[in-house]
Amino acid sequence: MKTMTQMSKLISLLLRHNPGKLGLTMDAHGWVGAKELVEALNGVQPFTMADLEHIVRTDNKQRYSFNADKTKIRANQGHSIPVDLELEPTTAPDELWHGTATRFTASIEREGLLPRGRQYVHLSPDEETATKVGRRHGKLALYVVDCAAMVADGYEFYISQNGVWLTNAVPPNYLRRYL
Ligand code: HQG
Repeated sequence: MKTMTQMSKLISLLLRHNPGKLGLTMDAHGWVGAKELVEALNGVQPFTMADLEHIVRTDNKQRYSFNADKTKIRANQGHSIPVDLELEPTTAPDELWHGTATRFTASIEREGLLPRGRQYVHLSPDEETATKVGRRHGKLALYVVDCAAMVADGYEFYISQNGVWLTNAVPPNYLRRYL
């Protein structure tokens, strides 16, 4: 029997990377039918709409959103498949943070931050959040991103429904190693 956390990880996989794994279809905006998702998960183990609502409500990073009438659900960020989340370019703070692992720093300082497997580069609003993100990958390295200079040079930033800053790429000249 999977725990609720394991079910949430499965939901992340389905809504960010591979809806087809359980035969689901996703629209161009990243939405999957909520009933269809519940039915697919119920095929793994007993799972109800109330379970899905509980996961969405209590998720520690607010990773998922329902549409207004709760007929559809999507991930707020983190996709590897291209989806149009209908995010408007948003005024970024002068600086944002990026947490990563020391084994990536040589490459990052050469190429800048690239989205790698995902649709966007993910940036954090503060040092604490970036620290958590970076530690997932190994020995922590932190960068401060000079968003003010990037905005002046025409780069665009977006903020996801759950407060993660997104941009297409960050060239190395806008990065300052902090740790
Ligand atoms: C690194 C989590 C070498 C980058 C978090 C990162 C976030 C490079 C890794 C969300 C590079 C990609 C995303 C380059 C970037 N050379 N390495 N040129 N450019 N990298 O997991 O930002 O818990 O795809 O530094 O909270 O760590 O999943 O991105 O280390 O919001 O919901 O390539 O995932 O949310 O790793 O995390 P990821 P991320 P969840």
